[in-house]
Amino acid sequence: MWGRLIGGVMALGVVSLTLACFSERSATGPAAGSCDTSLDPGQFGSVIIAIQGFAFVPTPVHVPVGGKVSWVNCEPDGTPAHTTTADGGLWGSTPLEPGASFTVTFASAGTFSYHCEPHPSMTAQVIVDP
Ligand SMILES: [Cu+2]
Repeated sequence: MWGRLIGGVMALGVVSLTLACFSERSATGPAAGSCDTSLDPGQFGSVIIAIQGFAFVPTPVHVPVGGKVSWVNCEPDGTPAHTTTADGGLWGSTPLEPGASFTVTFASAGTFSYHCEPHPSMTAQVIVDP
C-alpha cells in the first residue's frame, strides 16, 4: 500500500530513515522533534506531517496541485491509533498505529480541513495552491 509503513526495519527493500525536525519541510510550523521510522523514500510525499502529542504538526501545510502529503504517526508505542480523515470525505486513512504512515496526492486546489476520527479535537488543514 502506498505510503504505508512496512513494519520492521528488516523488511526487504525498505530503507530506514530518521525524519528529524519536520519544520525543515515546512516554514509554517514548529519543530516536531524526530521520528524514527522505516519507509520507502520513493513513496513518500514532499510534505510530511507528524502526528504527535495528539496533534497534526505542522498545520496548515501548503502543497502544489499534484503534490503529495504524507502523515507519519510519531506517537510512542502504546498510544491509541490516529487517522487522517478529510472533513469532506476526500481521503480517509485506516487507523494508523505508532510508526505507520499514509500518503495522499492532491489533484485540485483548495483548502482541505481534516481531523482524526477517534479524537475529534485533532483538526488541521492542507492548503493546495493552484
Ligand atoms: Cu487521533
